[in-house]
Amino acid sequence: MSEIPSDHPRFHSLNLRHRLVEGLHAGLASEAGLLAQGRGEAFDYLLGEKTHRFAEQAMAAASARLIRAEHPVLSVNGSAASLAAAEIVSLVKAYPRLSIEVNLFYHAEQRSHRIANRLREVGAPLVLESCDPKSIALPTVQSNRRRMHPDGIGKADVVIVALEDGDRCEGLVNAEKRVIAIDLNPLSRTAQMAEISIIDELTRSLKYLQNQLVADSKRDQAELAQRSEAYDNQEVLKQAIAAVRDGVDLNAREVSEKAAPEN
Ligand code: PTJ
Repeated sequence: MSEIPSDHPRFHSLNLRHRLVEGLHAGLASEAGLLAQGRGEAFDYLLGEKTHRFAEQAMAAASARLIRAEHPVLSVNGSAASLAAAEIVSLVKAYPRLSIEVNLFYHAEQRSHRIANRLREVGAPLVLESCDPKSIALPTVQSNRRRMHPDGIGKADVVIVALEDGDRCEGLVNAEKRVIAIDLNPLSRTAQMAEISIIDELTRSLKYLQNQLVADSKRDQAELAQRSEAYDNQEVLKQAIAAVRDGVDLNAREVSEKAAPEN
C-alpha cells in the first residue's frame, strides 16, 4: 500500500480506498466494487466521516434484534471482505452466535473461496459459502445472489447485509427475513427496504456494533425487546437524509475506538 501519513486529515478514508484496491488485486473484490466504494466515500464525506446519533440508534436496535434472533447471519461480499475482514472476524469472535456467509453479486466460485479463505486466515471459526453445492434459492431474486447456504442465510431469521444490492435486499425481505443494512446511502433501495438501516461506514459501524453487542449480552431480554419495538427506521432515515442534505452534524463524533454507550 502506498504510504499515507497518519496525520493526513482523510487518513482513514484513503486507507479504506487502498484496502479495496488491494482486495481487487488479491482477487477478493469485483471491479464494480470500486465504484460502489466511491459512491459510499462521497456520502461519508457529506456525513463528515463520523458516526451520527441516528446510526448509533440503529446500531442499538440492531444489537437488540441480533441478540433476540434465532439464527443471525452476516452476509459478506467481495467489497465487505476487502474493506473489513479484520472487523468482521472480530465481531463474530465477540458474538459467536453470528454466522458468516460469503454471498456474491457477481458470481464467481474461485473468488468466493478466496474470500472465505481470507476470513479464515484472519481467524473466522466458520465460513459458509452460498456457492456450496447444497445451496438453495431465494425466491423472486433472478441474479446469482439468489443462492443461499441452507445452514446460513437459508435458515436465518435476521441477516446483516453491507454494500448490498437492492434486489437481493428486497428478496430477503419478501422471504420474511429481517434485514439489517449497513449502507452509507440513506436513499439506496437497500437502506429504504431494510428493517434497520445503519447509515454509517462499514468499518466504523462493525466496531461500534461489536461493543454494543458485548454490552447488551448482559442485559435483560425485556429491555432489549422494548428497545426493538420502540425503534423507528423511517425516522432514522429521515434524519440521515437531512444530515446528507444539510452537511456535517456537529453532534457527530468519532466512535470507532470507543465502547458503545450505556443505553
Ligand atoms: O463482491 P460482489 O460481487 O458481491 O459485488 C458487490 C457490489 C458492491 C459490487 C454490489 O453489491 C453493488 O453493486 O453494490 P451497490 O448497489 O453499488 O451498493 C453499494 C452501497 O454501499 C452503496 O449505497 C454505497 O453508498 C454503499 N457503500 C459503499 N462503501 C461503503 C458503503 N456503505 C458503508 N460503508 C462503506 N465503506
